[in-house]
Amino acid sequence: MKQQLEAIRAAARQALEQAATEPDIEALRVRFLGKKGELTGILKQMGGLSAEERPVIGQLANQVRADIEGAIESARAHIKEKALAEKLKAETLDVTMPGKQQILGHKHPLDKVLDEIKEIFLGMGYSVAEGPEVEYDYYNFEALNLPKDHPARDTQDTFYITDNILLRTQTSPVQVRVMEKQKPPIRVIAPGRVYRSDALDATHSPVFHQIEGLVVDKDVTMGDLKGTLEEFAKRLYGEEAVVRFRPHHFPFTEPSAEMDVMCFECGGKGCRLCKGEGWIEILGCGMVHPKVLQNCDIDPEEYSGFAFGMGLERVVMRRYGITDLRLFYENDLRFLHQF
Ligand code: 2NL
Repeated sequence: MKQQLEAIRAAARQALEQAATEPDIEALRVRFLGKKGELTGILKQMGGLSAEERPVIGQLANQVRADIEGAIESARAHIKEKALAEKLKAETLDVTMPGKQQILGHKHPLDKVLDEIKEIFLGMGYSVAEGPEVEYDYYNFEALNLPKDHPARDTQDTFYITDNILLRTQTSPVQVRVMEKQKPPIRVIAPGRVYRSDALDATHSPVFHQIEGLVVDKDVTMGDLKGTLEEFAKRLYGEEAVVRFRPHHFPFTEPSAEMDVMCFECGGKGCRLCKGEGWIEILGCGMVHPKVLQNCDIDPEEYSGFAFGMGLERVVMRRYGITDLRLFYENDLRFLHQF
């Protein structure tokens, strides 16, 4: 029995020295010290021993148990130490390594100029309004005094979803919605994405961006319109900017005009940028048509207003001398990095 105990001690020590994982150790603990383990098996036979042998074997058995328990403890400690050493090795941080360069994005040129334009009008007390890109025919055309036979309403020019739902062709419907909800005084700009059924080329895109503006109050005049838009041009293009207004026609304004800015490339002499004109058109504008006010339940006898609209792409192209509008949508970093 003594030999058996010694054999168990030796076997346990050897097995524990080779145990590499926690489950291995646990399995060995069960095998040697468990209720049905080898040591317990021996102890159960102790009843057959003589009175002299029993204390001797009992003492040895206790020693063997203590020994195995000690070996288990140190095997566990060893595994933990090894795991920690491996973890530390894997997580070594070389503080002298050069850092990874983070590539920072920046604003798209369209957003950059849009933000400048918003800032100019916010500074004049306007707020920014938004509305749906999928619109009712009513808000996009009907409320704006565009007659049923107007060419802009043609299916050739506008994307229709159903007979009376379409992709907005301008952001004016946003302002119609503002006038329906909010009574004067009104001062808003409505920037946003608009859609026209055009083929993509250097100067046309089926998806582009527009910024419209609207002021409605008592005693608003064409003088307010001219003063506001001239100030806007000077803030956007510089104090030296010179503007002129030419008569025009829009169904939703009366009278209507287009505003040009004197060519900043040639100073009005005529060059390639202004195509020999000396002037560059930047926006359309006019006094809000009385029918449009009426459609929104605003009394044209009591109130008047002005409105304007411009294409964001065109403003940005002029600003930076970009000649192909497709560059805005292609996400070519060689182009975008320049702004
Ligand atoms: C252009 C011309 C314009 C408007 C837009 C407008 C909006 C309402 C009432 C009256 Cl709610 N007018 N908008 C007025 C004049 C011109 O845009 O050439 N846009 C690119």
